[in-house]
Amino acid sequence: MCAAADDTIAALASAPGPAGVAVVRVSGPAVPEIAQRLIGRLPEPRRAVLARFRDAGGSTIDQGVVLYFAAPASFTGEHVLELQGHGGPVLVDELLSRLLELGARLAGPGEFSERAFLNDKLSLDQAEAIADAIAAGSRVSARAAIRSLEGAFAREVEALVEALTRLRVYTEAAIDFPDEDDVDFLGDGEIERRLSAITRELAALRAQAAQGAVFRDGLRLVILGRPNVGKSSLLNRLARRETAIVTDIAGTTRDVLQQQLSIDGLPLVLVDTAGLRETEDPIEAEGVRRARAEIATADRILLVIDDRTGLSAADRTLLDEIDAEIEVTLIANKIDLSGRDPGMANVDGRPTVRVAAIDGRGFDALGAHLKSLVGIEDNAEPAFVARRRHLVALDRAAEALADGHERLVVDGAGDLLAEELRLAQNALGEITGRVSSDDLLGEIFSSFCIGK
Ligand SMILES: Nc1nc2c(ncn2[C@@H]2O[C@H](COP(=O)(O)OP(=O)(O)OP(=O)(O)O)[C@@H](O)[C@H]2O)c(=O)[nH]1
Ligand SMILES: [Mg+2]
Repeated sequence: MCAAADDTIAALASAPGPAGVAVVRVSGPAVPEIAQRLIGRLPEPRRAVLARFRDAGGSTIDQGVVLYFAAPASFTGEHVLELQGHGGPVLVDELLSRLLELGARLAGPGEFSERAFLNDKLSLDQAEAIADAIAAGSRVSARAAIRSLEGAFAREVEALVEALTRLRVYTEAAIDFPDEDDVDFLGDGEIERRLSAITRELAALRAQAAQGAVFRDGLRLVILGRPNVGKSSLLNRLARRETAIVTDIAGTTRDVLQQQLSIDGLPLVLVDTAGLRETEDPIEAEGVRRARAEIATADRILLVIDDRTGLSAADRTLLDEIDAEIEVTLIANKIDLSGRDPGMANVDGRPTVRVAAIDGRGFDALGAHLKSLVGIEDNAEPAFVARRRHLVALDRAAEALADGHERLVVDGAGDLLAEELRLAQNALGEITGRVSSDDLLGEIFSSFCIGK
């Protein structure tokens, strides 16, 4: 991570490779001087001007549009120069070399966004939303990322932090003046009421953030089941293409196969696996081992069964193993052969979808079921994107509130409650970056692309 910067960075902000236009971005205190020497003047801020980019000898490297943003009214909060030249890789290289000669250095990944964060232009979750918007794989995910960038998530977090601050102040006052006017501030229920309200709001935000995380990373569904029940057929039908090999030979799939797709904008990662059974074949046995190893990576298991036979003894043993770890949906396949109706059912007390992978019957119900798992009905969209680190922070805040509640009602200890409120505040502060460590910042920004 860089300290609040006294150096000037430069990078290609548009995609590398031949293109109509290439945008090179420069940010830092040396920008006015660099502009003087590169194009002979410092343009008026926020005015597009056409200029020649000149090398040390005064000959033209390229010509293009130049935009100057004066600090602090820029993306990074520093002086920024945007040079829009022709998108030839050789021209871009020459221009960047010239900028280095003039005192800039090449930016590292995410360094522009990091400076924007350090200069209070963006909260940490907003900076992350930029990277998420760029990397988004579906329209719904991209729009959720843009809502985060506009501050939808940060505002909710800030509102909770403010409520916590007010409650802390109130609690501290109750400790300092325990029996003012014969009122028992700690015991009169007001603190507990406000604490409960904040806890409920936090839980609601956690649910929204969990949705946001699914839309960022995709819901990972691992398909398990006995050989030949139609696991690969299920994958192919959902993906609408022949990704996996399907045959009537039990033990066709040996490797773990992964496919990304989306249902009405809900991104999914589907994982097809080898049919689970005891086998002497060393290759198949390795496949079975790998299939089992996927269980731990799943957000949910789709356990495929043949609807004619229902749950086998082996399926039940497997379910017993999985149960503690992860939720399961049963997919009762081959209803064309069993003669049952497609759609949602209940087998052994578990959510079950009856389908025929061979002709697609029941797949509407399966799609609706998957959307309902993340709390998305019809075409609703998540309010913002979130990352796993945000969920962890929200969980830590919830834990602190629960501990604080216990300190209050069990021990009547206002000072211990105040301390837990502080911990909850800190956990929330990590989301927006109000509370952050250099390690955390380094980790976040190094995953960005260069020029962002
Ligand atoms: N009639 C009928 N046959 C199906 C259906 N789904 C799959 N099959 C057939 O069942 C056989 C096995 O299908 P796969 O998709 O390869 O099954 P799998 O579970 O991936 O099998 P392994 O990879 O060997 O574990 C193939 O002949 C499919 O055509 C279905 O809904 N109805
Ligand atoms: Mg298969």
